[in-house]
Amino acid sequence: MSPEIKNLKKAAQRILRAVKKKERIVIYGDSDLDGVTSVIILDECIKNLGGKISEIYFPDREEDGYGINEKALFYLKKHSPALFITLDCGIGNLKEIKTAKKLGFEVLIIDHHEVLDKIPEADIIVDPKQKGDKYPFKQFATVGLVFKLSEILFKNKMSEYLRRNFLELVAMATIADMMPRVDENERMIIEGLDYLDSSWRPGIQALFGLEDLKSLSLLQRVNKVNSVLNIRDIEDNLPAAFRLLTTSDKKGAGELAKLLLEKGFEKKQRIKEIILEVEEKVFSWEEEPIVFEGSSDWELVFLGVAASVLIKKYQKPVFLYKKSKDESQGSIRAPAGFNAVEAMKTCSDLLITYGGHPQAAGFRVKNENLDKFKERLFKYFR
Ligand SMILES: [Mn+2]
Repeated sequence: MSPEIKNLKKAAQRILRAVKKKERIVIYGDSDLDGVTSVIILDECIKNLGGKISEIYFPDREEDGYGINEKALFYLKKHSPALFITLDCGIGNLKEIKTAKKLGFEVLIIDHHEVLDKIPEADIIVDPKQKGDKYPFKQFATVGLVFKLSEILFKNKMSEYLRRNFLELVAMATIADMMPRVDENERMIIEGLDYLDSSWRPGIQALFGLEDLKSLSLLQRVNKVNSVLNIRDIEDNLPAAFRLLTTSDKKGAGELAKLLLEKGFEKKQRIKEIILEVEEKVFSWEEEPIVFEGSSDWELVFLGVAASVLIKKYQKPVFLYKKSKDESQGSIRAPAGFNAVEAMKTCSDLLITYGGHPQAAGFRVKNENLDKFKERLFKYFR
């Protein structure tokens, strides 16, 4: 028998039991496209199996930062005891998962980020990068893992209709998360892209029907749509991508797609400004091994994109952070060959949380530790 993704079956069995016994279920998902589509697939699975979700929660990255936060946990406490499922929220929230358990939640983590020195004390963890996972392919986006979970949930008797609905989302989010197009990812992407043109989702119809996209190739259109779906626009605590990809209202979908496209132009402008400010701040592009800059005026949600542009230009790791009153939160992008997560492991005593992928990661740090953190990173990358 070929090896399986560690704990995936266990996770499926636990969810099926919760559905059967009508237990309360809370889904806590990251608000990027990988997180959002993971939530949509799991939600639609559970509904189709006859279960019900008590609440879907997405942290607002600008306000709450990345991952699980305690404020959200206390807000969600009203559902406890419940099965608490986190999707694409990382695997670094040791303290917060402890709090969740104390509040009476049973915690199931499904994630694909790099595993740090310690893993949280969750009841079940699915992450192909964890110790003891013998599944040969490790490069899934979270949405790919959730799709594989859905196949087990339906005991391989998923309707063709659902399968198509899920795979179109898997294809879009695997591309958005920049997971390598190889092996199982490539197979899911090829099949999923094929379904996009005949999608029943009004949101997908509206996005791919936008006038601005008409002259583009399929892959260019997907990339454009993905960037539109990444725009921060929250209503009733739900990110635009979730609202747009789940709505059955055709007219509303068209309007929201247009609004997001416009917001995208403004975002582009703002990112350009931030990049210029970074370039002014850097003391010496030649001598400094990395870029490490921050400001209280920058929007955290734009820093990842700004950093991506800067690494292309300068070919060195870029750490950008938004400074708040006591803490700062940052986004990192690193060129191939560098590893941002390994670098931060050597500074973990200075950080509140950190995590991500070698080429794209994030951190939270007390302002009083910013200088030390920077110093140690300079040493590490020299
Ligand atoms: Mn992801």
